[in-house]
Amino acid sequence: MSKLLKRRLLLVLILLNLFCLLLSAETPVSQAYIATFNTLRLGKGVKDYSHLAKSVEPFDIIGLVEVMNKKGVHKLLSEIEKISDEKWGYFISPYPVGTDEYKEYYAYIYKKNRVEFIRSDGFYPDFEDKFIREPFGATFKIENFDFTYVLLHSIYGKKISQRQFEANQLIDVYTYFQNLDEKENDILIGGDFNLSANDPSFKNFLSHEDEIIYALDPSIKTTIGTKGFANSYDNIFLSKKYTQEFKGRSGALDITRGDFIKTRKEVSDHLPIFLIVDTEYDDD
Ligand SMILES: [Ca+2]
Ligand SMILES: [Ca+2]
Ligand SMILES: [Ca+2]
Repeated sequence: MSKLLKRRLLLVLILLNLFCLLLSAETPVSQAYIATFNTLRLGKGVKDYSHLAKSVEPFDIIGLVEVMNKKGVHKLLSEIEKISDEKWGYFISPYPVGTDEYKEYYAYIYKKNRVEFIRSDGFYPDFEDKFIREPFGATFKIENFDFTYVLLHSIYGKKISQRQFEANQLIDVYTYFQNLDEKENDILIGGDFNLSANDPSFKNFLSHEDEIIYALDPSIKTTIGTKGFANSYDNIFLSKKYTQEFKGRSGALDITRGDFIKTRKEVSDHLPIFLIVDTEYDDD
């Protein structure tokens, strides 16, 4: 082969590669990033809202726990809109839950042109007072994928058995939200469980006939200690039977920039965690 021919062939190959790249950039697979984040007393104390905003901006929807007041959510949103190309929407639980001394709201923030707020599903009716902070649910739609997103910030308590007691009730929480709507079967339960998903107390929940799984591998640590990542407390549970839109992709976003102490103090002692779903079709 002559040198000239080789060069021409190479040029054709490069152009072909460029064309393929352009094609893949123009036809992305429809997918969404669904996250949850314990924001460490959002609205109270000193916070670096700019760092906080950058920590959640990459996701399409974020379920927030440990929200102390509505002002904190509004402050976070105005900071996000400074750095984001998108308009953001939000929904805050109608009232905070907890004890007489300490209460928290649940909140959702989301990219308005990606995520449609369908309805509030309210708090889990915790008649026997099994949860210190009753789980809360709301239904959203991203392209064709609609789902009920339940949030929970479990008790920390004095004893691990208190957390395990709440984890043991998750099966009833799932059943309650699953039975609310016979057409909607994508029930995601996310938040801070104060336990690793491989704790034995999740066993009955994980053996539900709807094939409940956790999205994030418990070997991934999601809390920030003073010297490094500490515990795997945050996760999102879902039904493998109904939510096949989830293909196993999930993660935790490292927001520490290597400075654990500063991040704990000014942002949160947790990482945002997320899963990715295909949004082109809904299988239920
Ligand atoms: Ca659905
Ligand atoms: Ca259902
Ligand atoms: Ca589904």
